[in-house]
Amino acid sequence: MKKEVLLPDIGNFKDVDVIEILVSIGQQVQRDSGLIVLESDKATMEVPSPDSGIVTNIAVKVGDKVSQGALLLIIDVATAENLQAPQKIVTTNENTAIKTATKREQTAAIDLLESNKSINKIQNTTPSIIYASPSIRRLARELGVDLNLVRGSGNKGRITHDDVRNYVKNALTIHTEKSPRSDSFATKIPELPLIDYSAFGEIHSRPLSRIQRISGANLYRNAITIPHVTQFDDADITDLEAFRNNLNLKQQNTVDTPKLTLLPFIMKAVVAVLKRYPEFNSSLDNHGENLILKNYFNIGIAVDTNQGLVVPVIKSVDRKGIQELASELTIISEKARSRKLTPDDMQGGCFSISNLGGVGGSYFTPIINAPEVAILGVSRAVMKPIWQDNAFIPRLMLPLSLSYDHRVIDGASGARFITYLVELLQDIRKLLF
Ligand code: CAO
Repeated sequence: MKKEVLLPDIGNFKDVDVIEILVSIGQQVQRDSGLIVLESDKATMEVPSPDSGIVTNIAVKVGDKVSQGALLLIIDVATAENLQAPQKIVTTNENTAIKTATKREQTAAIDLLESNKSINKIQNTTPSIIYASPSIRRLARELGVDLNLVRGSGNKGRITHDDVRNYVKNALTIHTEKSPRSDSFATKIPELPLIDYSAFGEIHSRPLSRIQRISGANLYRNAITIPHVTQFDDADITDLEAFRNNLNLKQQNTVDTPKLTLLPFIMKAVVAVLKRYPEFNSSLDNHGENLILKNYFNIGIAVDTNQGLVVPVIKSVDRKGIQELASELTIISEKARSRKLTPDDMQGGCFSISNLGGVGGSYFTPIINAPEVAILGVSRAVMKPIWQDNAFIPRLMLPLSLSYDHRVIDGASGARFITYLVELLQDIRKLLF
């Protein structure tokens, strides 16, 4: 008897992503075994099979969005004898998972997948059903672990987080031992010890948002693969602020002419500096042997959203005026916060700016947004006593933090870049030259 499997009530979620199909057509499934995995911004959910039977049709694919009542698949509800030999529950997306794992984990995971494939071929084993919760499946996916090969130490062979972690730990040990450079620091990233935080007090766990997970993997990659140097300086923006406030007083705030913040002025000044020092407007090629220099000036702007950090790109900043940039900034940050950015909004960046001035704090060390080679951190401007003409005078000083890729840019160039930027911000009229 054919039976449609519809998405049951999953709470207040709508249009939830299908991130994994755990079964294939013709596969036998048992009641309560996982069929598909859904992921909202807040959680990963596994939809269990309402009956035992054979999958005859799969109505969704990875990437689809589904809501309550959506047809997921059709099962031919089978008799008990048909289900004597449980089939393997296929863990899909191994390669996607590898992409999000760390470099060291990736290499180990790729080795593991290769060896797993040959083990399965040689031994022709019949894998058994996997008992693992959605969070464990997600962890396994992120680390590229095939759960068929993990021995569950929990109740009735259920796989625990520790089982997955121990499996990866063993794989890494084997991988490190195999590596000819196993004695070098480059291959050793010390692991964090596994800590039971609940032993010290009450805790609760909250999953990272999708944006945090994606940007986290990129930030980690950029932090460990790029030799960063961060150069600090202060720009005297007293006159620039007077000019900006004056402009704001004279204009009506509309969508086309929003209030001017400091950022568009900084963007224009940065472009002028990039033109003078073109190696900052470049990317290393994939072999790390050539610099690709760009004749366009697209600036990524870090935007803080309640889902995490995103960096939309404002294109052709060199060809736009302050007002136009202010308007684009307003639009793009609004799009970022309402999660409407398109892939086009996010690509083609040459150099990024992260302005935390609206929030507070002084200098910080921004992480380069690869394949770009530099990023400017801007902090909150503060009044400081500055020694000038034999006296201390109050000036509004803007803290700047320039991180650059030391493979491409040397220390002297870093200092020249920030010095010229300070000079331009101090006297914005110099942008005319
Ligand atoms: N010093 C002093 N004041 C500053 C300033 C600075 N460096 N930068 C902004 N301000 C002021 C603005 O002028 C504005 O003041 P008024 O309302 O009095 O005019 C106020 O702070 C708010 O500005 P804003 O932050 O809304 O606007 P912005 O154009 O400066 O920045 C945006 C826009 C989208 C970049 C910003 O809202 C944002 O999201 N910043 C966070 C970026 C971030 O998270 N970086 C960290 C990345 S690493 O995790």
